[in-house]
Amino acid sequence: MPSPRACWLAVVAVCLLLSTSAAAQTYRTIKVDDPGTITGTVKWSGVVPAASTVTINKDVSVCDPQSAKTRDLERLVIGPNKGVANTVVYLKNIEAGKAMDLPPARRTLNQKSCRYEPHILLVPQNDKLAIKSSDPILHTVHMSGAATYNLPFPFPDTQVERQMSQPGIIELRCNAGHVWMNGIVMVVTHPYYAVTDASGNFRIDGVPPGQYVLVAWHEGWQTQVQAGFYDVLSQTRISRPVFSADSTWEKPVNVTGGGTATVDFILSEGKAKLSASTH
Ligand SMILES: [Cu+2]
Repeated sequence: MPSPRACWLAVVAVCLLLSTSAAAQTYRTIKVDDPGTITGTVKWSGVVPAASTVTINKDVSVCDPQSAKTRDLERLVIGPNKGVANTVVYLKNIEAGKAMDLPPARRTLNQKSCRYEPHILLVPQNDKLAIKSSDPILHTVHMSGAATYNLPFPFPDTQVERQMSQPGIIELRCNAGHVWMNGIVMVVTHPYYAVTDASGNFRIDGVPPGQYVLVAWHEGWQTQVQAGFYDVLSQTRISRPVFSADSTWEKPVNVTGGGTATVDFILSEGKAKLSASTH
């Protein structure tokens, strides 16, 4: 039989353990003295794959105003200089730094001409994702992953907001027959995230000096199978593309006060994993 004192010490030990592990997961905002910057590029190596496209076969007058007939799925966007757009670059395991300053445009989703704008969204944990439609037809935003919602948008210009409470990746789909519509929301715990531009460039600033691991994350770009899904409007099963799993690349980076560290990532076809994502 343990003594009362031993029991009390055990309780204190458990409390200390719990508070320590909770602290390790919680990002703290601090005043960053003499911050540094990280810039770089994400570039493609090898033959540029043909873009994955899908025939626009529904609501053509709204979804295809340019009469393009097909829509690029935007899973791999490579610029003329082989810069890879839409790659999320972020610091791994940073526990303290600047206040959240992710751009509002990255947490506001629009559905326009049956396309998600932007394709990649970044929402701070416990902040709101805002969604609207500019199209005079029914869309639904089906989320799977770190948040699960299926939100109808029957009318244009009506904004809906949802709090994103769990960090992680959310896949976006439309369940109203526009099978090409897809996008990604990343719910993040700190502000040191950037999305590469059309030339594959990124910039992360306000970084406390120190040693970090920089991660480049890219959604799966291979179109694997055409899987059957239920369409809410036609009440039938339809086919839509399923993509390969996402990939990450990591590099160490040393940030000095007032300095700019440069990190370049190379992406290639070989890194794409062949396990199917079936959200
Ligand atoms: Cu839609």
